[in-house]
Amino acid sequence: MQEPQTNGGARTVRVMEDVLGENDRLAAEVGRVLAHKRVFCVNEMGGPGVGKTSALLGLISRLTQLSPCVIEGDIESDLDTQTLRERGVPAWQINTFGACHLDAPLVAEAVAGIDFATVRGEAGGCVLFIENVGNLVCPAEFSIGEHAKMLVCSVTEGSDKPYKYPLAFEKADLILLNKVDLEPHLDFDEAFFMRGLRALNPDAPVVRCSSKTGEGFGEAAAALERMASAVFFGAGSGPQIGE
Ligand SMILES: Nc1nc2c(ncn2[C@@H]2O[C@H](COP(=O)(O)OP(=O)(O)O)[C@@H](O)[C@H]2O)c(=O)[nH]1
Ligand SMILES: [Mg+2]
Repeated sequence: MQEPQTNGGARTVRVMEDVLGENDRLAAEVGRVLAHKRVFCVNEMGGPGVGKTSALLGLISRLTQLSPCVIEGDIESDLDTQTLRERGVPAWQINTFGACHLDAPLVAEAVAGIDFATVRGEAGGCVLFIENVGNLVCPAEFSIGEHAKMLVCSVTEGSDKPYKYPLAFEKADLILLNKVDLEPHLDFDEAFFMRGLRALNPDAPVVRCSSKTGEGFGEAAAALERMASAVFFGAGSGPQIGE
């Protein structure tokens, strides 16, 4: 039997560290540029079909201070971008053609093509939602320039997901528990879900939502606008949102 190639393994680790390091450096730069333009950037993560696009529509209609726009990340198609544009939301598409997550170079290129002054008008700040590729694993590993990570999960996924996919839950700044309108028909164990989640992430707000009833999106939109204020005022200078 062949011996394992330990040198080759060590090289692979170094390459991954370099790739992630370069990604994080560019992501931090994208985040700085966006904040300077008074654009609060939200990396929306979650498995396929949990309701990421529906949640964006629910949140956007409840924003009171920030003008919204969206970058959609999908392996293929621009269906969600079309849906958002039909609802009057400025939206742009990134297709990864195979990759299971967005990364900072892809987002940096897309952001460079957007004139945020036209999104927010003459005054005020705006929020750029980036709907990541539907996947509960890889998007959590790659920063893309966001100021906040928003994780959408749903009662239809089952209550064991924080235990099986810890990184996304650990890194989230805001967690939406979606499709609660379906709870009476399911065996979702919310206490078990919350125990697993809180062991990983004691502080992030968790908001019960339903895109069918509208529950929760006002509270979540307000939480995002507070986070945006902290980003815009973080350095103790800069104009007020909505000024
Ligand atoms: N019952 C119910 N269905 C939902 C809810 N949110 C989304 N859906 C449905 O779930 C499916 C996937 O939603 P979508 O927003 O496209 O999910 P995405 O793939 O994560 O962007 C669609 O059929 C939606 O109508 C919800 O809160 N309750
Ligand atoms: Mg979607």
